[in-house]
Amino acid sequence: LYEWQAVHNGTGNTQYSGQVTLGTAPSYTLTDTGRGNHKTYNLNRGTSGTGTLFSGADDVWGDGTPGNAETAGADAHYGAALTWDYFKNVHGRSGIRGDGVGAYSRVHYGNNYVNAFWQDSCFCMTYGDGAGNAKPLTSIDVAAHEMTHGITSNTAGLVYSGESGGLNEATSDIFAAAVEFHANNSQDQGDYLVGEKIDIRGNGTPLRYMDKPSRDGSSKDYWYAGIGNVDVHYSSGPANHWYYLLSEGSGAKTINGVSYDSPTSDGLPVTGIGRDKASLIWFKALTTKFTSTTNYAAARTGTLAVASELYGATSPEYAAVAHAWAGINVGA
Ligand code: ASN
Ligand code: ZN
Repeated sequence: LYEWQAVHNGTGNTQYSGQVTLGTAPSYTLTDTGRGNHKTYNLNRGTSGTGTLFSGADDVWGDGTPGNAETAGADAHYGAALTWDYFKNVHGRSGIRGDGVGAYSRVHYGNNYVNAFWQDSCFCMTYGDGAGNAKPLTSIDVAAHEMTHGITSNTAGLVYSGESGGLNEATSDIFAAAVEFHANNSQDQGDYLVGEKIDIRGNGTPLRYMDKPSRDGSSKDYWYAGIGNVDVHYSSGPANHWYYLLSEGSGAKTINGVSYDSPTSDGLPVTGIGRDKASLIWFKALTTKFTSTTNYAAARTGTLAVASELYGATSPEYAAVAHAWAGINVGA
């Protein structure tokens, strides 16, 4: 009639998050029975198929170093679990499609591959091992970024080009930050940086910054006509900036030891409403207002509608949403 599997826990010795509990199945595989049977596979430098499901005689995974093939598996499996838990516990969404069914992760993709990606075609995410200074792409925020692409694809379906593409990318960065803060892991504390653990540039700086996106040298801080013509990882900047402004407000601030400074396009101050409310507004807009062609102007309209529904049109939250959009040069 049905198959029942007990929730089972193993131990992961991750590279980025210390020693963690992993959902596993006896005896033993990286199969998270409590999270839709999300599985993690070892591609062992291959670039197609699933490779092999991580399995072992004991229920301890990795040793915290990239030299142990299981370590990347432990990090990826943990990141997927944290992302699953965030969307389930905070937003009531069970899995990427909301149907309780897990996806899967593949690690050790190719040789010297310095990226990670989500694919709708396999309902799976894939991680490279990095190269040179760039470490394996299996940190919490990168995992959450990729898994969020699956959620975006199965909700608003924001087309991955033009302004909607920038909003698609921003959605992944926004929930990457939200998941990282929510996880509250002592080895990888929450921040408004993307990919800070990877050292992808080889000089110790993160891949992206949400307080002032232009700190990366390429991303845009503010919306302008024609922003739809730049790479989606740069046109995401204003929406990432909006989320930061709405959460934390404008001006200088230090959180978990990281210093931020978030200027506005109009020079007017924004008072933050906190990350939890900002995340809730974006999630509800993504899932109930945005469509495949939503652009910046429509994202403003959608989030204002959500703020009105949640808090009322005369609320401080509604005003903050409007001020944050004005701070990135969108709307009145
Ligand atoms: N890591 C990249 C991303 O998720 C891969 C891509 O360009 N789609 O945005
Ligand atoms: Zn992305």
